[in-house]
Amino acid sequence: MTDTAGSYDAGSIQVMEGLEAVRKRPAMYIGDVGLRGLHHLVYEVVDNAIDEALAGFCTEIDVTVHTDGSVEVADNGRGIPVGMHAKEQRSALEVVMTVLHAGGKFDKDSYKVSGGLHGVGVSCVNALSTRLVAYSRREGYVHCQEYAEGRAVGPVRTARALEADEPTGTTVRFWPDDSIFSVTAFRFDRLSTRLRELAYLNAGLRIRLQDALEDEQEEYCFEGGLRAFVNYLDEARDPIHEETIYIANADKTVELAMRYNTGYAANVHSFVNNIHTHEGGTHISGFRKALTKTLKGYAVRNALLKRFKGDLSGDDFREGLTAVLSVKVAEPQFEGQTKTKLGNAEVQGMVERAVSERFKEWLEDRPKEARRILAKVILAAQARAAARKARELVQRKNAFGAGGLPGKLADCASRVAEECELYLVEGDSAGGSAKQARDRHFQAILPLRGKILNVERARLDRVLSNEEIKNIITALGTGLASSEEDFQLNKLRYHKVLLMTDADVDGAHIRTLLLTFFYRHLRPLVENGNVYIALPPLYKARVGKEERYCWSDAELKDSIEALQDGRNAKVTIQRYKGLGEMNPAQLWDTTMDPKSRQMQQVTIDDAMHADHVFSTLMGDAVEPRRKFIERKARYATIDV
Ligand code: 0RA
Repeated sequence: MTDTAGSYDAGSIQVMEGLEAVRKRPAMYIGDVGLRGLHHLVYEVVDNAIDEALAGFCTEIDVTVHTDGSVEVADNGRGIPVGMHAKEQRSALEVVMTVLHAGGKFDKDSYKVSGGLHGVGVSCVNALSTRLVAYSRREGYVHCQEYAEGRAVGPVRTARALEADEPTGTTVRFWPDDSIFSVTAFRFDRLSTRLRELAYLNAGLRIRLQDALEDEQEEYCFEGGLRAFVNYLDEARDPIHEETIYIANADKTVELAMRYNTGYAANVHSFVNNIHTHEGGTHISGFRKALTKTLKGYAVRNALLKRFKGDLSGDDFREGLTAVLSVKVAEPQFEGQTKTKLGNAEVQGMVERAVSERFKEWLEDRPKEARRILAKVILAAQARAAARKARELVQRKNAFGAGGLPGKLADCASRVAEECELYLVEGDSAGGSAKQARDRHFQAILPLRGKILNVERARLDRVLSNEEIKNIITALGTGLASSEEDFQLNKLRYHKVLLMTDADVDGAHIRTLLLTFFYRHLRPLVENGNVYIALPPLYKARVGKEERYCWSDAELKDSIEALQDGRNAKVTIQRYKGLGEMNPAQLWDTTMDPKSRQMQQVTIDDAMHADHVFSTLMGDAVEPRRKFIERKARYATIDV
């Protein structure tokens, strides 16, 4: 960087301080340096392009994962300005790319509301990349500049003139720094989930994803926007009214799509500036108020509650409701444990007004649909009364303390919840091995027999009368989060809950069932990071007495090479399909010993994804299931 020091002195000292800080404490800026943080880099760059789209200048975004591990994001917006930045005395392009938080600062007229979860700007991506190249196509030329670890390695150059019909835009290609990230391989599934979501949230925007490494490509563009999003989420559920409701205020800063289905779960998702607000917040409060108030008002005006005795709670209005609420807020305040809860007080009223007014009209115009929705709400209220009775039974059991714990639970000795772990194990036989293998001081085992209840199709009262589920809840000690008043996180008896299932199709199914159950009924545990997936190895490779466990095909390949070590020794490979194929000592070494085991912390996105997979696989509708299996068939590895 010394060769450019002359022309980059004054500003670059400041810049270096900012970028050095990012490299020193990357987690502070992008959350973490694992898989999540790595993918965050892509979203940060894409967010800038989305801002261009929101400002009305960009219609297409192309994301490419190259074979060399770099990622390229190209848009057809206006291109980043390249003229001299008066204050910084450098090209605007360089300022955007190298100054922390410089993003769209000198573009005050634009309607900038987007920004990554941490709103850090593309300069952070730059700082965390060994190399980055930015191209700006505007004013008749392709301008470009290269950077290393966030610092310009040369001036902005003019690469060539634009072709006659070549569109303007920006392309950013970056190479994530493997000395900072613990993993640098992007996952197609992760990228596609988020990019598809962004395409739903921004109606009409075309987003393409190409992965040269995994040889995959997809394209998303939804003219129907949020409405299409709700229909996608509910593709395997049966609606109780034909039309998905769509509501927006005049400037589209509040948008809502929703539909009731015959199921029992509430699937309400909310976004602020395209960021998924898992913990809800003021916008969700406004929506709930509007929903309850408007439906109650309609029921009273039309005398629909005359024969109903009990009382209606907020939950009753959301049973079987799938909704996506998307708001744009100029200066969002994010709160909560995962900073995904909107705090801005003014947003509640804004959403409440927008939704109440238009939902009221929708109901008045459609008496048939309105009556169907209210009949469902009343049914939900009646079922809730039955659920309370079932719940009280479970609670009473809890009150007996250790005496009330399930018979099948092999509890641990420690009562210090922070160090305690609960393994939920598929099948009695694997449960038996796990009981022998465990460190009984801090590890408890609860074997689960067969498939747990399909919570998609069951109301809370039935969920609570299921034996396996009762055992899980009783062992955990917290109560259910999905019922109104009795969940207590501080009663959690084990701070790690590990789902341990076979590495086969049935195991994946049971894991999906369990994840869905946690997502629906014990979500705070997922949000709090208490839930993990235990990862048993897929293979054991052995030469003579030397053996290695492998968790992927790539690892197996490496192990075979290492074991052979140039010799032509015969390698025996064992493919593990079930936990039962391991003896207790092996199970301990590979899957339960904190020093050597592998496990994956479940994120709320994983759980949400499982929930969609689950409803698609388990719902009544055949067609979405067929489509889903077709879509996913190419990901399935051959089971040898
Ligand atoms: C600053 C000002 C303008 C556009 C942009 C930045 C911009 C940034 C990115 C990042 C990725 N794609 C982007 N596209 C645009 C306004 C330009 C003008 O006024 O012409």
